[in-house]
Amino acid sequence: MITVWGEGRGFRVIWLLEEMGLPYRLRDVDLLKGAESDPEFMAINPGGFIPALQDGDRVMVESVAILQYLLGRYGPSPLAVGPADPAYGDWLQFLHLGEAGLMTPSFFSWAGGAFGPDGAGEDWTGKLALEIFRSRRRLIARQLGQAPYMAGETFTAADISVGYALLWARRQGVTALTPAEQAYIDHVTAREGFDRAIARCQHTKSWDPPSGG
Ligand SMILES: N[C@@H](CCC(=O)N[C@@H](CS)C(=O)NCC(=O)O)C(=O)O
Repeated sequence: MITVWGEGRGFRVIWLLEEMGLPYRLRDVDLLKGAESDPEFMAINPGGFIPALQDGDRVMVESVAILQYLLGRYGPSPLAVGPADPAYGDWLQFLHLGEAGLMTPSFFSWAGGAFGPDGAGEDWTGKLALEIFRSRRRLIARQLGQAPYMAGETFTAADISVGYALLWARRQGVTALTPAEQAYIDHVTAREGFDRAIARCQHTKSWDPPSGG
């Protein structure tokens, strides 16, 4: 049985598992209490961050690596694009850009204001993180100008990676998203797999409706 430890970016993993129809268990991890107060979790991930995946004896962290692992281990799946497909490069690029280019800088641009001392949200590092988030989104804008999805004409795991990052940024009010990004979020979240994932994820469920309405 697959166990997903923690929601947060673990929502990406749950979304993929629901899309693939794989059975799993979601084990809550309360980061607000402090991961150190959860020895069972610290034994799984001594780094104390979520999500983590447990699949038999295998334990993994990094949400996007987990998506790739599940697709490789339990595929074939239409959510993955193979090396022989012309869209392979776009697929891999956006799969990783969703975390490295979008989620990471947007989190750090927001975290200073949310958790830091007065003025931390406006410091040099926070502004740089926001600028990086802005610049990477130009690649999303270009892609959406030519195709409905990150890898072209069909929904894939790259849309789970990017879609989650944009949904999170919208939820936290990191910055104003463009109409094309808003429409993209609405499009990729209008899926039964997304609805099933939301129904399992109590923290993500408490966010604004995906439509932003
Ligand atoms: N790149 C990692 C980021 C993991 C991460 O930063 N997770 C957050 C919650 S979504 C967390 O656990 N933060 C607390 C910490 O890093 O100590 C991934 O995609 O899984």
